[in-house]
Amino acid sequence: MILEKLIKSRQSQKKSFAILLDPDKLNPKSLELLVSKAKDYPVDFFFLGGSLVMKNNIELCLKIIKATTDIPVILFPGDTYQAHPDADGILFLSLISGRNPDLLIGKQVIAAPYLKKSKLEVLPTGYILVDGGKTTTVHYISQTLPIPRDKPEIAACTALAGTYLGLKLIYLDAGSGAKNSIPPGMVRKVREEIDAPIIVGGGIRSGDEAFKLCEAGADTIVVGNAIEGDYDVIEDISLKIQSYNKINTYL
Ligand code: 1GP
Repeated sequence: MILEKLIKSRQSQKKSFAILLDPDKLNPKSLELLVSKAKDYPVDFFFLGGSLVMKNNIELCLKIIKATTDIPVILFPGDTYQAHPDADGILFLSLISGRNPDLLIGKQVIAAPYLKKSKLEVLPTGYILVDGGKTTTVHYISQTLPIPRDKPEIAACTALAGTYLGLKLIYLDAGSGAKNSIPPGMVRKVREEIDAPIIVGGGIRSGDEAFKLCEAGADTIVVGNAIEGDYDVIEDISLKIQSYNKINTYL
């Protein structure tokens, strides 16, 4: 069970690494290459999805990933059409930093009966969008205002409210391709307020950045864009997270 694993890892301070795969940006060859690179390093999850997906190839991506590795695939859907039963789990996202009712509960109502029939593990996730220094696709598509990056207390109160509502994971996202990743100070503030595992992504480009976010309290580091441009980033980030775990994890 993915949620159980994330909660146990949180308790033992073991950080995990997720690679975000954007179905639009990958062709079968590049996906195979990326996935086989990921097998050489400690990569805990693949996240698959995007705020706007133009090519209908989630199924093909899943087929290629599943044929190459048993790293669990978690759907990170921008919309209900991205749900697919061949994945291992799905982030059941509620955009709690926004005030768009469709993304707080509307899409979820439509997806719920489909998810019940599938064997997907449903991961209730409070999704918090933070200003990453530029307008990203998710900002535009969601038509919501990101939390200003110098307002960690807003992020902390939003995360706390999310967990009071019963959400099990909190995802702090600066948006794919963000200029600036989430400030460690904001992660720290959220960490002080909640016990739930914290996923952090958007604009992370190096192992050092990932390490600082882990120190601040992030539990899962998500990287997409930086890896698409340079597969060596997988090694840099996974080894840094591993080095954090070697020093800090209670086993
Ligand atoms: C975006 O958190 C993810 O939702 C990853 O962002 O592509 O910028 O790494 P990047």
